[in-house]
Amino acid sequence: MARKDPFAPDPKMRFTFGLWTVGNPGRDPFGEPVRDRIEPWQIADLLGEVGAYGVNFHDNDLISIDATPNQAADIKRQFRKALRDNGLKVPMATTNLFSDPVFKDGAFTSNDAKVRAYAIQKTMRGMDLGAEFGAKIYVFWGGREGSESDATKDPVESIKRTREAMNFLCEYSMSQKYGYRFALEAKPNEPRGHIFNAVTGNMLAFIATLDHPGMVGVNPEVAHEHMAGLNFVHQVAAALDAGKLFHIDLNDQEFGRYDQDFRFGSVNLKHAFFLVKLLEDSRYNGSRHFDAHAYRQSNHADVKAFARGCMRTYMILKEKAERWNRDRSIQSLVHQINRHDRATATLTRNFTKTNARKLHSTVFDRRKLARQPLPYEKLDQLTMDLIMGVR
Ligand code: GCO
Ligand code: MN
Ligand code: MN
Repeated sequence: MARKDPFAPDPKMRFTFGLWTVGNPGRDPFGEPVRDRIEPWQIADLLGEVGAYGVNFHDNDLISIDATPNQAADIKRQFRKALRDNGLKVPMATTNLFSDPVFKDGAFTSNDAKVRAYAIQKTMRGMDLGAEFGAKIYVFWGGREGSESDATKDPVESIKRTREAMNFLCEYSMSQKYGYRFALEAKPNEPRGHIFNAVTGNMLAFIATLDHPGMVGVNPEVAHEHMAGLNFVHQVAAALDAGKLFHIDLNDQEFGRYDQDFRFGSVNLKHAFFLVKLLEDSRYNGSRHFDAHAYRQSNHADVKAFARGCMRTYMILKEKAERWNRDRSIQSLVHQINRHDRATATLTRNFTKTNARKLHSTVFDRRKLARQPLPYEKLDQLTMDLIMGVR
């Protein structure tokens, strides 16, 4: 009997893909689609076949913006059947507020009050649709919420307009009893020259200014922070520390390039390793969503290889992270570099007048402290050996 594949997708990992990811036809700014468009129910079949846990959608990935009510009902019926046949969940839904020409200058931040109101209405309807399929996370990605020239839009006013929309929609979710948690996704640019709230850190600060901050968190994406040259693991750590990691978009990306949306782990293996380790060590239990697409050269068979690859790389890195945590040499170095001193730690844990007085008069041997060994080269090479598979 064949041995069970230890890296097969584990349903506990909640691996999800968007209809727009495996359904991506390979269009780019310079070229036409290279793959035939496949229907939402066919995408559900594909995801069932590769072993995904769920599928997410934008309102218009499922139902085109011009569909009649009858067409919408047919599509929903077909899709619901495909979900059932393939045992797939819909954990997240979102709104397309970027494709239609009406959003050419933004949605919630448009300079036109009617466009702003239409964007909020479209989101309410998107939330209704997501709720019909059981989604509990609602993502907001403001691809067009930005500018090319600061002559055209007031950046402070734009943040206020976004806040107004978020406050309105939080109330809508509560009044409908949808139980949504909102996840805000930052991106520094593309398709706009500059996008407001450019990185996850901005989003975290913005959330604190909302009327219902408790129901709003973030959806950080690897590619987006790498476009900005940031350490994604640190952005995710900030979100975790704030209790705000509601969702995550996994993919990969060369630093500083356009949004490449490559297969998870295919570019920066070391960053991917520490990301998986962080998510697993912190017992993150939301969806692990792959917001990526196959190379433009791929046909539909190769798209399956792409989807399987995203999940397989995650599973392999998860196993490596567990191994790192129980590797004796690595752990003894980790122990060595973290010099604990209970008395000193107690002194600085809380401010009291006594602690302050004691600390003020403590004598530190600065030279001796500076000489303490930090064998980081050794530790990092052991890590590299482990990642490269010789340890
Ligand atoms: C992008 C974004 C989108 C969003 C999606 C869900 O760069 O195009 O990452 O794929 O994640 O719109 O909100
Ligand atoms: Mn993206
Ligand atoms: Mn994304």
